[in-house]
Amino acid sequence: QFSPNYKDGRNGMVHLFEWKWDDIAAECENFLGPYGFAGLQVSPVNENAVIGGRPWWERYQPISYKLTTRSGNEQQFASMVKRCNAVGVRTYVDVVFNHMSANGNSRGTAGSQADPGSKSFPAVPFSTLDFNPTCSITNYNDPKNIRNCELVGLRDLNQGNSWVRDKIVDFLNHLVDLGVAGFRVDAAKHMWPADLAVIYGRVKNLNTAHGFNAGAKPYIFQEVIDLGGEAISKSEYTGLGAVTEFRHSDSIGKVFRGKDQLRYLVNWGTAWGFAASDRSLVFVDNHDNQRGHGAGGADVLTYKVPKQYKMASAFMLAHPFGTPRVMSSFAFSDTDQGPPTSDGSNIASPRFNSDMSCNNGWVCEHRWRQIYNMVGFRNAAANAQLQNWWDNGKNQIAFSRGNRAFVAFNNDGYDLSSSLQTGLPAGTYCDVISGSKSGSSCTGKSVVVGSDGRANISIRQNEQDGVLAIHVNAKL
Ligand code: QV4
Ligand code: CA
Repeated sequence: QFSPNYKDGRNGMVHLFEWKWDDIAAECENFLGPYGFAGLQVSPVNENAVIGGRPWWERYQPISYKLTTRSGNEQQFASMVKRCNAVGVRTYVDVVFNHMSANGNSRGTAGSQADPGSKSFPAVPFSTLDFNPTCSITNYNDPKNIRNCELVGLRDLNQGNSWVRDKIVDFLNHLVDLGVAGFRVDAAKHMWPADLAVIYGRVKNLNTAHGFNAGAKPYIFQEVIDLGGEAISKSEYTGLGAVTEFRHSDSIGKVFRGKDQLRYLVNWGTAWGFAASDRSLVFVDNHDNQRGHGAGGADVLTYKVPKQYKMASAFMLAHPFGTPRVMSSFAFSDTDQGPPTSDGSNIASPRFNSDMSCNNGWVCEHRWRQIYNMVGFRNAAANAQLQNWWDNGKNQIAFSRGNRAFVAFNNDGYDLSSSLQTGLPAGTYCDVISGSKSGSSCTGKSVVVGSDGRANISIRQNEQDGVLAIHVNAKL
């Protein structure tokens, strides 16, 4: 449960927030597969409450474990997973089993009816016996309150109950049968680690018919927001799987917003209070904190501040620490606003511009050249160590990944222009930030590395991007 089960030679996952299954299947074949992405996180797959105005967060209010949502039905989901696996892209499902829907939210996306007021969810079925007694989460210094009471009124399941465990395990095993590679466990902080250990322990090994190794376990990354100062810490969960490392999101935001100097990134990793590398699912922003939900909001970078966002994303993807996840958003102004629709209720498909970027309401950060080319950088760097660290004592830094890849950043208010050790073999390389390698030329800047590994690196303060990145797969 600690390995993402990526195919060899691939790295980097993307959260295709609120995308439809048919659109994701096509995206795997047309884009994610060809550009080297290793995996994707989907929005919750199981039946959720239909809520007026169709906010994005209705998907976090389960009605049953039937696989019908606004993203599609079970057959469409199964076909998507299969098509994505066929092109080397693994699927991770956002599973919500801390709770069911809140009072008043009774009709499901698969047509099921529930009565959350009396804790009755017949389509599972769950009844009042399967839930914790009603109380509200009010005290983050009290583990019992956090785990046995309701998060914003969401009916709180008792994972200590054997029927509840059975239903959750059946749900997870059904997804494993369909070929998924792992799970994001929603609201893990609100469940007892001992209960989770039992549930995870009963989940099947991955389905070898989908190309997984015999004995491979699902990758589990648990949503535990631990920015310090609360009773529950992520270390209670890192023995069970990875955790979503919110300190990474918070710290990288502060650094690239200029609240911390780039030179301090020299010891990026556990020295910053992060969980161990193989237990850290890392990200610049997630679907909550990009819109002020959850915790750690103020300094989070999003698509709305593109220059800093691309720099932070490039750093995350260039650095060997953690398992990085790229956020792929829809454009929003209101924090409750759901995905773009064709008619107020059916989710609209993304459309694509000639430069591969999205329109029709979708932001698709994963289709920004500066981001997908850094996934290519991460694949080229493979397991090479971080070497050749350089900084100017302030906000200009550079490092290599062994002799495979090299990256430089300029977040100072003046130009970077220096002869730096790249670690790379002599030759001419295309900068994959300002452009790409196209046949025998570069569409952006090129960098000439001498026989001593050094190159003149220039990033002007007024350039569109404050990053330059080269690697062995972008050599002329
Ligand atoms: C309202 C009132 C409550 C009242 C309740 C019932 O505010 O006081 O008790 O009605 O009458 C939505 C609304 C919220 C509403 C609730 C119930 O925003 O106002 O309560 O529904 O109808 C997402 C959203 C929430 C949303 C929830 C359910 O962020 O706003 O609540 O979905 O639809 C903590 C946790 C962490 C959590 C984070 C947001 O430790 O686990 O808060 N993050 C995850 C997901 C997140 C999701 C949930 C958990 C819940 O990433 O997206 O919340 O599944 O930090
Ligand atoms: Ca709980």
